[in-house]
Amino acid sequence: MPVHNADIAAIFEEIADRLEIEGANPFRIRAYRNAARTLGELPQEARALLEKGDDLTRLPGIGDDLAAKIKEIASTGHCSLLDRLRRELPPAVTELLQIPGLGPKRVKALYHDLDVQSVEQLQRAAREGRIRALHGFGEKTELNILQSLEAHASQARRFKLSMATQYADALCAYLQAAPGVKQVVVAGSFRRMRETVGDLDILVTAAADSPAIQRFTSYDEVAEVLSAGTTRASVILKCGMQVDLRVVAQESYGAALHYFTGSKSHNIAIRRIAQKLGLKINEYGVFHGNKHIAGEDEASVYRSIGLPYIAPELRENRGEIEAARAGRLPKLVELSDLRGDLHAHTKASDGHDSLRDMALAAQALGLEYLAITEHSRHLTIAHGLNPQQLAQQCDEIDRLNSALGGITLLKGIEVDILEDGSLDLPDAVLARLDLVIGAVHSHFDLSRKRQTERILRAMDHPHFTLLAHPSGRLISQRPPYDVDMLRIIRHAKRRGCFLELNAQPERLDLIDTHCQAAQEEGVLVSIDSDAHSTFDFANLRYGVGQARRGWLEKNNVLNTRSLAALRPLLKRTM
Ligand code: DGT
Ligand code: CA
Ligand code: CA
Repeated sequence: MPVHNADIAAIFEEIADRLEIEGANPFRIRAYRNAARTLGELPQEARALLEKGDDLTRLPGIGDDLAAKIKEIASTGHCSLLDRLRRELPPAVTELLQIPGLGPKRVKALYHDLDVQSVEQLQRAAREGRIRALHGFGEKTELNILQSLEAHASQARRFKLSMATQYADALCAYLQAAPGVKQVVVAGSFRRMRETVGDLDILVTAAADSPAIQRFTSYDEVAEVLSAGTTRASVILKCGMQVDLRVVAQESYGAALHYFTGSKSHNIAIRRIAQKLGLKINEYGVFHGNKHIAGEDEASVYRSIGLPYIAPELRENRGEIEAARAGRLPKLVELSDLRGDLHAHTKASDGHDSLRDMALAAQALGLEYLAITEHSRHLTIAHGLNPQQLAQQCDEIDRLNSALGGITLLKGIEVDILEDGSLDLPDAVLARLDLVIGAVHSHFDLSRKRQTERILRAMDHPHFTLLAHPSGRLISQRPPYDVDMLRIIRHAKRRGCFLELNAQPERLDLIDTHCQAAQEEGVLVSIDSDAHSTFDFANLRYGVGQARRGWLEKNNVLNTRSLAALRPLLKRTM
């Protein structure tokens, strides 16, 4: 059975959870969490790298021990350490960690003192009032746990787009190889580039006698077949993700693709327009009476109701149909429009690769410039730079720039915005840089007013250029901090600075609606990889996907500018 990065990452996360419940050394726990994150973001399969004979210790946060574990998991599907840890604690105990408010310490107490081993037992203990008596819990905590349990039950699991991509790519390649199969395409929220997907919707065109469905249900990652007919099937993969498959005839391809791409709300609006024109649209085609008049491709579906083609990322019924009708659809930014990347780390702070390797990797992607923006000293866990170290790096960048051809490194910093809105490095140090990215990495829980004003104040700084990951959220892990984003956007406009759309798959921050707000206010957005290794540049595609969902055009994106056009924009005038 092929082991995916996401599977290995899940094993490392579980190891970290279990070590934490056992009260292991925090550094050891962090090593597993970092490794899980590295794997989760790695665009290539670790298995494939191993087959090529690549050295996995080249990856960020992977030392000899973790590399050996990855090898073990990739070849056996198991990790002996996890097997051992599972014997020590019942498997359901780690599920308790998913309940908001329950960290490993509390889970440990619940398990050891009350013998709570599952979500059900937790609920019973809370209802019976047994939790409040535990040391460090109390009545309020017990009530919070009950509320969290309710919220937890109503929340279906969603998968980050980058993770879903790993499963989708493997499954599509497998289906594509089935006899008689022509096209294989993933529709649904995946195609609309939503940041998370609930399930995968795969569409296949195939000859009538193709064994596509049997091939699908016998895929060796299938854990359970929910249904299987002649034209459709649904399965649950071992990772827990549901996949719906539809097999359609070639003449219905466009109509089916349109139908299963959604969103549901977009589809309903489109069908309503068709009805008014006396047409009927369903997954088989566009019909006038019984006559099939369109549906072989998606453009024909839109054309049949007098509309131009609407890109999947726009199909949320948020004004795209009106814009299409008025001929005002945006010409969305594309990955190939990016000329540079304004946020990247090297091993000088918490990145993994050298300046030179980062530069060469960016150049290989066709980028014209790359800004090196290490953390500043305040962020000690990320080995932030002090002024002296930064000056050294600037000298090194000067040397490299005269040695390299075809790519220019820009000097930058990802400087911490301190609690009072001041920046973590002196003006004289910042003045030498081409750009200054300001980032909030602490005090996430300030009031809305204080958090917003902290950021506005940072933007007032004469050297501030770009606000990193503006909301601070981590998808399904950490909510955004409470800020007035519109005020921040308007202040950026006044101050001549910019907002980042951080392309890391667990950030994708700015979110789509805030991209739209930035566009409306005339503030440029920079789509940045925040690369911590040469592999991470591949994440730019997710950033572009989010930007497209936010209606951004090439012109709205700062790093679509040539270096010559960019330089004056980075100089603050206000
Ligand atoms: P997800 O899976 O929660 O991330 O979101 P989607 O958009 O992929 O939703 P899903 O998987 O339930 O359905 C896939 C597409 O199929 C959806 O985007 C539109 C279409 N669809 C599903 N149910 C309906 C429906 O009741 N009416 C219409 N018009 N379309 C539907
Ligand atoms: Ca779906
Ligand atoms: Ca579905």
